[in-house]
Amino acid sequence: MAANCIFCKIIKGDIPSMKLFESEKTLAFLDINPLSYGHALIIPKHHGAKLHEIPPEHLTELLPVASRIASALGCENYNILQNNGRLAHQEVDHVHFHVIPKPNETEGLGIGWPQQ
Ligand code: DGP
Repeated sequence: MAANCIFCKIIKGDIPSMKLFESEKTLAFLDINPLSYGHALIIPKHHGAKLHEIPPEHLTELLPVASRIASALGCENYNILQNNGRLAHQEVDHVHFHVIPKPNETEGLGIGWPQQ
């Protein structure tokens, strides 16, 4: 845990979040500034700013959870995004994967969120 890290505070429960999944090593929650309905973040509970700084055993659940969330959204079009460093547009220095749905007017979001 890092004292000044927003995502570590979310893990501890000091900052509220809309949780989608939680296990011993992994947390998923809705992005506070979504690019589309259902935009989710998946993070390792182990703190590290960049992907290569995280021990591999703390990375194993991240893509399976991203896959499960994408499936639960019921959306056929989505991006998985993971930024490292300011030049790569990373704002929060705690590793995270984005799941960003790209719904169109004929696709449903299986979780019942409104259409865009
Ligand atoms: P990135 O640019 O890849 O570092 O994206 C960081 C994302 O984190 C951005 O989409 C907004 C989100 N975010 C920042 N602060 C909070 C917060 O306090 N709660 C939640 N749920 N998301 C946050």
